[in-house]
Amino acid sequence: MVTFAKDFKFGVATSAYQIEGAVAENGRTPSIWDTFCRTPGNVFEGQTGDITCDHYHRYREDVGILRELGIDSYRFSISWSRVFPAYGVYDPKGMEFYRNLIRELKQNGIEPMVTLYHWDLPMWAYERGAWLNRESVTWFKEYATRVFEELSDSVKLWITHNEPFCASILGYDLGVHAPGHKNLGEALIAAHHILLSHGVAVEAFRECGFKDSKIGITLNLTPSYPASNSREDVEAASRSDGLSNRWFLDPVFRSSYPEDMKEALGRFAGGFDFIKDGDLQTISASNDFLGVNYYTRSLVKYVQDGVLNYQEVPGDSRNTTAMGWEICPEALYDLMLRLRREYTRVPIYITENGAAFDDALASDGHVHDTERIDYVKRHLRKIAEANEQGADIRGYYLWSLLDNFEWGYGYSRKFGIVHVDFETQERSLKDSALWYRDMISSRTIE
Ligand code: IFM
Repeated sequence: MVTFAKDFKFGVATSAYQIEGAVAENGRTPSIWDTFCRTPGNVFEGQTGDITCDHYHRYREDVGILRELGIDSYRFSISWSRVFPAYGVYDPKGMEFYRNLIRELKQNGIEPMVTLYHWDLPMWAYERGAWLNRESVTWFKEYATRVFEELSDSVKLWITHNEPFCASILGYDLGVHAPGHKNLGEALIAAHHILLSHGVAVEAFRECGFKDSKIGITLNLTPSYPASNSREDVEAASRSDGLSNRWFLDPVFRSSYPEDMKEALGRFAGGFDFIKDGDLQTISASNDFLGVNYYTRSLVKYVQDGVLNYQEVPGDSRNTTAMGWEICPEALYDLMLRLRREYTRVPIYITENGAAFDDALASDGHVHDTERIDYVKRHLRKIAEANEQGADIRGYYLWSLLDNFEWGYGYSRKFGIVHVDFETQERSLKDSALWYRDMISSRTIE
């Protein structure tokens, strides 16, 4: 049996564009995701986040669900273009929604954890060059500072960025996320400015002098394992680790980019002249905690072609989620111990972990998602084991509360512990939600 401490936070996570809808209400202007969705071929069946879970209008009902489940903390993100609908223009109407949501959470004893950037860059920022323009760092600072000032009385846990790897590599190199560019050089510039904006926002936060508030960044970390023991595969795994993990961890915790990767990526990065003196000191501004999103590991082999000469190979195909991601809780355990050994002693929150499965409503009207229960249980066990080894993991946020808009996959992938009927907007608790509720109440796993 595994037991979690009383103050371990059990949460659920969502993000603005994936659940809010109401994309044109109360002055919100489009983000890069509104635009990306409208280009045929970008998103499954041309779907969009225009309505999605309609959480903007149904947040009270959704907070009611959180209360019913006994959730300690709710992680959500703010839509930048709701609160800054135009360049340099703050709109209190946009902020009103977040004030109401937070009030509702607090009245129900649920602690908010706020993410400032979960990929929905305003179009006004895109039109000015987006993350490729170094000025984006200043725009982000202005946005972050305003949100801190407006909400700091009730929000004590802050995350600057969610998954800079996805915002840069998926959005600017692979082109599968907004803004859909395909240029590795651009991706490296975007990643740098995103990281720099994190550091600048942390500095701005410190200047505000909040007494009991904490700030950190959330990285999606995917441990890379070699497909064989051959030297080629081992080195290939190290390059995959270099791009997915070290390219983000090293600047944040070591004030440098990994040298081997700089050498491998140099020809795409024009001599890295976008890295200015002092940037790395700013990026490594001290964090109060690290947020880790963990879903799977990658298994990697050497290949002759490709930019970094590696390729992912399928892991155990009988053991995957509907995303095709291998289920590997052991890699989460290894990752936690590695972070402690190689990077940092700050507390860790698992800010996302969860799974998409092909859920269907059974004839009794319920979703019996035993695979999801098993997935969460196995990962929580590994978290408890890592904590026994001193990992100091303070909380776990299950992704996600609701079935929602899963980016390029539209509504075809379901991560929620609550089923949403997108025709009627009716919510129903899946078996995993009931299991999570009971586990939170006992704080034990058999
Ligand atoms: O839905 C996403 C989320 O927005 C960021 N992390 C991964 C989740 C599942 O793909």
